[in-house]
Amino acid sequence: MIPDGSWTKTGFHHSPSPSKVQVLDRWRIGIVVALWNREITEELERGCRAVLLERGLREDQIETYQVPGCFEIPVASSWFCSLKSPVDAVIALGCLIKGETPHFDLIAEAVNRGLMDLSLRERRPMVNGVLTVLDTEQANQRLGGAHGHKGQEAAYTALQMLELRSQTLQAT
Ligand code: RBF
Repeated sequence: MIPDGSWTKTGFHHSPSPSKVQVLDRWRIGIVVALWNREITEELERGCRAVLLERGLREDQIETYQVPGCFEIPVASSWFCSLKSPVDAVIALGCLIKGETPHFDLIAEAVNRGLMDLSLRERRPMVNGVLTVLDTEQANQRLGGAHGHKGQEAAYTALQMLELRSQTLQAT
């Protein structure tokens, strides 16, 4: 059983009340995973999918696009939104390592901005699960170490946002 969250030195890593999330069988979630620093991003994806499935989504409700690096995440995310039946939320997973990426800040900023712009334009959640770390050790601490598991947390965030969206749609 994947825990809803846990206390660590740096706080509670979680999604608030994820067990209350009511998963709907019509929801579709797109995952965009960058292959740069693949060992890390594969684990992000594994943890993310595990939570989605554990919370009740079926395999056919989840689709994954692989992209070369984080810089390609926003455009692939936009393709998920222009499918005949668009996804309800996108989860972006990647790993930017500052020590190996001279233009680290530029890529991180571009991905952030790209996802936010897309989210507001498409009016659906684009969850930012891109690790921005100094080295691989820091990345590993975010894969189930001292800083929680960012792939799992990204999944919880998407589910919570979809639940909130369902509630707001009912209220209008
Ligand atoms: N992509 C990542 O997802 N993470 C990285 O740490 C990363 N470092 C890079 C370092 C250099 C010097 C270059 C040229 C690219 C890097 N990329 C990285 C790939 C980038 O996101 C993108 O895929 C390529 O620049 C092609 O548009």
